[in-house]
Amino acid sequence: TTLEHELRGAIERGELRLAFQPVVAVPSVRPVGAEALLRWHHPELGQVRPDEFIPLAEECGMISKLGAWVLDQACQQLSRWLADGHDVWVSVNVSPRELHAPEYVVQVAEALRAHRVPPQRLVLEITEHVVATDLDELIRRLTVLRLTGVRIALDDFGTGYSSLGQLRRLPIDILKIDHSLVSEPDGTPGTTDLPGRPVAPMVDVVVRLGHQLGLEVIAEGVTNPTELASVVGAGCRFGQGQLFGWGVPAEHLEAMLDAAT
Ligand code: G
Ligand code: G
Ligand code: G
Ligand code: MN
Ligand code: NA
Repeated sequence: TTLEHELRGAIERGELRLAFQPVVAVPSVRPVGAEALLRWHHPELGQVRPDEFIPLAEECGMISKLGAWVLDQACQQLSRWLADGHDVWVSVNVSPRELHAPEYVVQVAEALRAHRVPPQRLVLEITEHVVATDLDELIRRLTVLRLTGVRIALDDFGTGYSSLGQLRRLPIDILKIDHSLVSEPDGTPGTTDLPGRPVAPMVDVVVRLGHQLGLEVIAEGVTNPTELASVVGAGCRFGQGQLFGWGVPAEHLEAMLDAAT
């Protein structure tokens, strides 16, 4: 396709950027981390959404190249923030195809080495959806990645693919509660949200589960003070979402870090 053709040249033409979405400690709302989110600005097509071009990159065998670029850029930015004295971590999203590529662990180690990043400052986000695949193989992959010293986050948790038995076996460090368990339905007519039950009990139980498994827990999709109160009430220590900010250019996140110190 033509989009595929355009994507092949996007790195060389400098059309890719990373946006950084703050992860904050709650209730202090102090920024402590950032999730790197890939952005593609095409000169004619404008912004192309990652949910469009990431699956395309996976299909056409480009994900490894894109992922290596993301790792390198994220580590470069992270090393600058650390050099400036900020106590911060950066996470990157890892697609299932990347995770299963033999060269991935080498790319991670290389990005850490090239930018002299302490490995525990880098977090790899694995979507809960990969748990549906071969569990033993996934455990082996994550175990090897963790030997580099990076931390692993299970992303989108609660969207339905992993059982509690599987969760217990996964070598991970962080649980990211999916926004669908954190954001209250906005009640706008025409949205697809079912009226349903309040989100607070869901947040409570997932936070307790995570902590009892020895994991850090991050609540995603915090959009208003009521949801923040539920998250804090559940004992959750970290939040992310619209209330604290969308993904922003590195300089903007840096300003937030500066303001907090
Ligand atoms: O902000 P948002 O539209 O960026 O993200 C849409 C989806 O794209 C999310 O599921 C997110 O995890 C994914 N995504 C964003 N950046 C990357 C990336 O660098 N690599 C991969 N594999 N997925 C990403
Ligand atoms: O799948 P993953 O969790 O990596 O995707 C992150 C996606 O969630 C990005 O598209 C990001 O822009 C989006 N996002 C960030 N904060 C919020 C929020 O408060 N509400 C919703 N609905 N989406 C959010
Ligand atoms: O910040 P800006 O004025 O560009 O945001 C316009 C609207 O677009 C916001 O109210 C928000 O709903 C949405 N938005 C902004 N950034 C993101 C993003 O990174 N991911 C998603 N999913 N939506 C965003
Ligand atoms: Mn993520
Ligand atoms: Na998520």
